[in-house]
Amino acid sequence: DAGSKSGRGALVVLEGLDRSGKSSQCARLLSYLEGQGCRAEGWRFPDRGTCVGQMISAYLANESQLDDRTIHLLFSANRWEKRALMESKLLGGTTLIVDRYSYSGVAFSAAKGLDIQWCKAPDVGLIAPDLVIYLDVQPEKAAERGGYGGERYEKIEFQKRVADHYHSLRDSTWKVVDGSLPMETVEEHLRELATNCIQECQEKPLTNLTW
Ligand code: NYM
Ligand code: MG
Repeated sequence: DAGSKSGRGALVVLEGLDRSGKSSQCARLLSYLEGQGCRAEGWRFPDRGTCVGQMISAYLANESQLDDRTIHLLFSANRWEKRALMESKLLGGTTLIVDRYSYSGVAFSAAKGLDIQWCKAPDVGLIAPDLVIYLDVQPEKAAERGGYGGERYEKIEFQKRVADHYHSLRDSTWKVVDGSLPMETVEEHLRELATNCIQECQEKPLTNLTW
């Protein structure tokens, strides 16, 4: 069962455009797993609770201006500062459901025109996810969902470029779920994907992100 005591936890990442439904689905998945007796935590990046995270948050709110490469490296640093804790949680048997990770880092920065290889480089050596679930929603549809929150990047033309870059990042750990399906249907897909992943990776060693 998903709540087995032995073995490590799984690193499950949800990715997608702004307003793709990631945060709601992360919360639903987490409470499902907890209800199954699985040890799991919900994480998100950026983690706005750290000093670096506060700089990122101010930038996203347009309260500060930062050079494109500088903010890119801050997003990466925000993941690095959580790496040790992430590793100990996973090795201790806790599954992490993470709302955004390195793929957001690359897709959003590359959408500004930064070189993709340059964008990937600082995240090499972070823990590699066991599963990346991409919630696929057309940028136009996402924009219809109550509009954006007024943060930087929340513009339809920009989100279209982000979607193209996400597309080019897909690899064998990715599962694409149609995020325009009814919420309950999406939730059902996520439960199955996560449960299988948690079972399969219990005895597998953690690996590092190499792209
Ligand atoms: N974002 C997120 C990046 O540009 N780079 C990153 O590395 C990460 C993790 O931050 N528009 C962007 C994507 C979002 C914004 O994320 C804030 P959220 O999930 O809305 O808090
Ligand atoms: Mg947002």
